[in-house]
Amino acid sequence: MDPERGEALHLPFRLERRDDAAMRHALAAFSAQMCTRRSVRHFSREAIPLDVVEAAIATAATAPSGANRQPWTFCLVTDPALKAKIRDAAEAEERAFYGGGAPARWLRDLEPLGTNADKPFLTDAPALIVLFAQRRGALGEQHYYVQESVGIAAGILIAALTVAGLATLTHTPAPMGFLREVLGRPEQERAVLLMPVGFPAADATVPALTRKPLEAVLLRFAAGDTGEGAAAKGPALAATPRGG
Ligand code: IYR
Repeated sequence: MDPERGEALHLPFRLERRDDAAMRHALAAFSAQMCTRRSVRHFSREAIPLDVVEAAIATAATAPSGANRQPWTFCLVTDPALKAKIRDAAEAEERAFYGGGAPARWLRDLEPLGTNADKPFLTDAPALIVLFAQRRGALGEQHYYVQESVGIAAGILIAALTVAGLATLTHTPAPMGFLREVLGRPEQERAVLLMPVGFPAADATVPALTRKPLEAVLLRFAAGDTGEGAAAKGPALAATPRGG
């Protein structure tokens, strides 16, 4: 036993070695699918294969987490009565938010998205995934980097659903405390995301948004680089994204 590696059993780890072309090919296919991803707010009521959703959740649960505590709970809700209850409670919170609870600037910033307090997607979508973060374990175990861990798991879940051909939305009715109550989750769990999952409605639309170009989000720090790297430009300047 290598004392530097603690007491845990360690196993050999090998990655299949791909040549550069195989790497590019695999990533290009994934990237092309991810580029098609949009936050969808208009869902078809058509059924979806739930085994696919469960496989996406299993994929999300491969995420790295602080001290491998895996501090997440995924609630998969397909019961129409429960979806209706969640929609009612979410819309009550959202009416307060849009009706003056939110700062004016926030509401102005949301205008391009065209969102409002009506959330029909919560009953139209055949499934809802409610993602909870566990502040502590069921027996009070310490959890670490909970927000980060759960955020990474959510990202993998979105990617998995996208690759499978399903649409979703990272909905965050504020506040989300009602979800713990409705789903009977324990006090140490906090709802992080409410995600409808399904096919987009035939007449679904999405706001005309653009993604920042790579050059606005990537700063290169190659050896000997005196060009675009932030060290050359000064951190504040270089970190300022332009365009959009
Ligand atoms: N939770 C509200 C408001 C909302 C907030 C942000 I930040 C968004 O990016 C989108 C919506 C809602 O879901 O309508």
